[in-house]
Amino acid sequence: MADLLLLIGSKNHSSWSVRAWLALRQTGAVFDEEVIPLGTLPGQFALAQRSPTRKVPVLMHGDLAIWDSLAITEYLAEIFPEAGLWPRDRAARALARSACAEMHSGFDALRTYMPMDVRASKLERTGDVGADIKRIQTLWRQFRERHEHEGPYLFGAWSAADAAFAPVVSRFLTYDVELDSVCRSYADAVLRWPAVIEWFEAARAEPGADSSNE
Ligand SMILES: N[C@@H](CCC(=O)N[C@@H](CS)C(=O)NCC(=O)O)C(=O)O
Repeated sequence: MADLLLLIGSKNHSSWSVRAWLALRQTGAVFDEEVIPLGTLPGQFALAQRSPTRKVPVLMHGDLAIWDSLAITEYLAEIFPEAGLWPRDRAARALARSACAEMHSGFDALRTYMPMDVRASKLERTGDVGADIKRIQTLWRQFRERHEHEGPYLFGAWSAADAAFAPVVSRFLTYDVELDSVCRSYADAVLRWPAVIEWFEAARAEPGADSSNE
């Protein structure tokens, strides 16, 4: 059994879980994962026993339980400094943290009306999500234009900001959101990232994955 255990929700739906999972994958550390079946009685019971907030993700490191995807990311960045979860450059690091914090506390409409559903495609958008979609594309363009010669991700090399926006890339695919060329090529880079491919494949293979458009 590994020293690190990540409690997560369904890979198809749990957008907060995927952020922490991608950050943990990026460290290269060996870890165990356990899927809690959210929305079921056993899942509620497990959450009550094991999560201080009754939410996932929770990272267990020995006796220490760290909850909330952002806190987990910061903890991993501290214990695995060589993993480069945050950009090396201080200004870029501040912007990456700002973008993650904005993702964490904002984009309510996107979260409400465009829930992550990896397996589904061509879902109809409901609700007023236009401003959120526009703001996200503005952010992506701002970072990509500044770092376009350093690599395909928001800050050139992969960072925790890309983990924060990976579920958004998934939503844009599911809800068929039109993207400009800069954002399209960023989204494609995220979709080619091996850890994202691994998560998506697992989401498609989860129990209940027999309907193509649920
Ligand atoms: N801000 C938290 C949000 C965590 C959260 O809302 N998780 C959802 C799943 S994505 C959850 O556990 N919901 C409990 C439930 O559905 O019973 C974080 O970043 O970790």
